[in-house]
Amino acid sequence: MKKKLILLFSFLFFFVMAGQGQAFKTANAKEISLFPQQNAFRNTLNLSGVWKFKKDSLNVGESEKWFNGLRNSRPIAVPGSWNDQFEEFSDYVGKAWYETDTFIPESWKGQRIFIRVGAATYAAKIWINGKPLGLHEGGQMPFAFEINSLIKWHAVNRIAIQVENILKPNRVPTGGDVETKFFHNTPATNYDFFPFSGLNRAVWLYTVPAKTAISDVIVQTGFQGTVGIISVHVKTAGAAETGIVSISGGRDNIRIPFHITAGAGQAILKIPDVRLWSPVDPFLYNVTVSITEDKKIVDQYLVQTGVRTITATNKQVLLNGKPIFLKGFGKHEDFSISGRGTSLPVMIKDFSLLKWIGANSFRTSHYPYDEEYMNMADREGFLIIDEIPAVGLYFHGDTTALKQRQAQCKQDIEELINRDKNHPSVIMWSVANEPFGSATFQVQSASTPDAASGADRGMVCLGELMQLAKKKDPTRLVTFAGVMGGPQKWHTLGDVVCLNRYWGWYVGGGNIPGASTSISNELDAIYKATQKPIMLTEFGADANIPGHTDQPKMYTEEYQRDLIKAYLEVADTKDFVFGMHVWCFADFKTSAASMRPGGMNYKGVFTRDRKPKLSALYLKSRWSNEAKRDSTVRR
Ligand code: GCB
Repeated sequence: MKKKLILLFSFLFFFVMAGQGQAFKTANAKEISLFPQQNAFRNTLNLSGVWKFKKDSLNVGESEKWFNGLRNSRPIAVPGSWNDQFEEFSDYVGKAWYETDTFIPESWKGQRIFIRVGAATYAAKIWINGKPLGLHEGGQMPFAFEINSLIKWHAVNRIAIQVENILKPNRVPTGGDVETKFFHNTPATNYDFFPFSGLNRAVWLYTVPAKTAISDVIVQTGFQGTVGIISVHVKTAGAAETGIVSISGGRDNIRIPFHITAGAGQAILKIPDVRLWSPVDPFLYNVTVSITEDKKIVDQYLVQTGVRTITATNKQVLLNGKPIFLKGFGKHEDFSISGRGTSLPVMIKDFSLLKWIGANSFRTSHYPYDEEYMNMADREGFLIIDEIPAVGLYFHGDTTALKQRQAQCKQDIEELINRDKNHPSVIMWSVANEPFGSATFQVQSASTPDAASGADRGMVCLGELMQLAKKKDPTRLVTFAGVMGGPQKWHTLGDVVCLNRYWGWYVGGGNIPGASTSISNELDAIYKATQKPIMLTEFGADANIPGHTDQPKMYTEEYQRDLIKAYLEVADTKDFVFGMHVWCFADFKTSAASMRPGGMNYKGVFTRDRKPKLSALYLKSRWSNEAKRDSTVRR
């Protein structure tokens, strides 16, 4: 009898546990294809504000059912990283809970209602009214779930989100107990920026029509002579058989009907005397897709986009068929107190400084940025290298962790291209920053395979990621940013070569003429081997010694300026160099480490509070003088 009872309880326990596991849906990358939009057919509600918050360092929140209401919580701002909002949270690694509540407007009845979280670093689980909804892994990408079956009408709805930020080798970006570690820091990241955590971006509720709706719009552009060509692929759910694409904003309004078969349709529109999108004239057309049932419009979605092409020859990158030189920076989403949380004033200030200094581009190092950045770049005319959070990749050691990480990188690519595919500003997908073969930092040990196998495995992994990006989006270039000393053969995989180089800083520190010679020789050698256009996606020096000096030694503003100048002068002599991005735009917070005084990286040409250093003044004068001579760059 006793035995039977034990068996029965074990079964029950198993089913309850299995039931709990199954009750959470895994996020579907397709659900983030269209940003929430308010129009006559769709609704939005931004839940940004002050939420309830509680640390779960003992990991008891789920068993104690915190999803039914947080007791003894404290207020927290959403969006915003948790780290700098409270004194004792700076380095917290573990779980924490967020809660808010909301009514659902009566007028939303009869529509499909979704929740969309802009970013939860690294992973999240959502409960609505105490019931499990869904989970997502990947700290810099949005995710969305339908919530109709869990909501209450005429009552308050409780939304609980558990966020977990544990640093692990199988995660993207990598951290924690990484075998043969390169970084020795706290918190233990395997990358050089602070692991700001929490709900870093806005949370939205939104609706789409229930019966028949647009589920995706993919806009691809080109031109022949003076005629612009916009191809619009539409995906639908439900019974719509026809639709209309209209284009406005330019000289003429153009409307083209299209048919929908098996949930898909396509319209190709021609725009006479097209106004091409570029940094000099970031002109956006309004592309409105409407779908109809019984001759009535039942759903609509607006995409604002520019008409432009981006291609590469064996020496140059061409925007609209003309060579373009990328001037700008690697950046971070980083500011004091808000951390990596979206701060619109900081974003506006950054774009204003990018214009002030004469830049025309930036890389979203080392993770995708808030979607408002992409909208701003479209409007303001900046070219973006859009990067997934694959920083700190290595290819030696535990193959299970490597496989899990590779799957996460693929998910990140799927999600990123779904999210950002319609932005004219995005010209290139970067599938990794500074992956390293085991030889790179002499990190071989008895438990790790030899250098060659690290480089070979990397070739396969990076190759898969680039192929996936190319297959999903053949209209843009693909690349990755390569580390000093990294395997050269990896650079044969992309459309262009991107290099991060620190001659004169980490190697040959203090010796600027030596740095010039080294970078010049290396560029020639890599071009000879790859026959692809090359850009430097990072070069620079820390500058944090107050005051000025007639002795441009390392860490002074003078040294930073002179090193940047030396690199730019070398690039001037190479016709296969298509861009120079200084590392970094502004000083930013890192984990605590011996080379990071006060947990800061000081390679910004602006301070963390956006004051220009000498190098910013130098770049401004150089880039504005160039703009006077070259009509393809921003004036
Ligand atoms: C790099 C990394 C970047 C670091 C930078 C540095 O190569 O890509 O994340 O912050 O070097 O300053 O060391």
